[in-house]
Amino acid sequence: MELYIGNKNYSTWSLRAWLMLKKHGLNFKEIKLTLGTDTFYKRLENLSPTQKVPTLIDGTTIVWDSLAICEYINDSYLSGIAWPQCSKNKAKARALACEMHSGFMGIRNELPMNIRAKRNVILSEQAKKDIKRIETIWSEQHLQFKEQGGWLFDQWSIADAMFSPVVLRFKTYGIQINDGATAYMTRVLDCPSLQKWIADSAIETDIIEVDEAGIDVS
Ligand SMILES: N[C@@H](CCC(=O)N[C@@H](CS)C(=O)NCC(=O)O)C(=O)O
Repeated sequence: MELYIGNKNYSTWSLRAWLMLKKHGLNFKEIKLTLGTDTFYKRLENLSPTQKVPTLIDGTTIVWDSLAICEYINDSYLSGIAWPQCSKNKAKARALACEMHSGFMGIRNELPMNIRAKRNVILSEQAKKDIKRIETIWSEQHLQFKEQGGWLFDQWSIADAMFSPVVLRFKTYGIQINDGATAYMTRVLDCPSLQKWIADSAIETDIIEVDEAGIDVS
């Protein structure tokens, strides 16, 4: 399998798909392209109909969306273990993953992932509302499942993959959240696969200006 990804410092959608493969110890070749460059679009031209990352190539199968990649890996390689097994929890995990995949535009617009940085930003009402909602999700799920590993459900799931980049965003911008949500953040940050991604991002040197938000506090 080949997974095309963007810069590790900035590419949130890439991180979600990469984490899904890495966390489950699957064998894949990662191909990193610098976002927004001619090479980026040229390399993806004949591979991905959207010319975006992540794009997964598995033999003749091409999957060009983060959530679809997670679903494909779960079905093809993991016998479905990457969603909770109980149907009620599975429905909720899917709803949360979709909520992330299609929403939280305040956070996505105002707090771009920039793992290397430490920044202050002035938040809009929409971003504050998004943060409140995420705090509720993380703290409620953490309270319910903290004895079973501290993930959003009884084991690491695609829902955790979807929210991991938000943890990194909150860290960069010093977003204050309640104790339960902070405990979930700590759980995510302790994950060795995520640590590997963070270490890789630290040695990247490309600057994507559009993702450099806020005032430096480091
Ligand atoms: N819905 C897609 C979004 C993918 C996406 O927007 N990827 C960004 C990088 S994080 C990208 O490839 N941007 C390049 C561009 O839009 O030109 C997914 O979930 O994978």
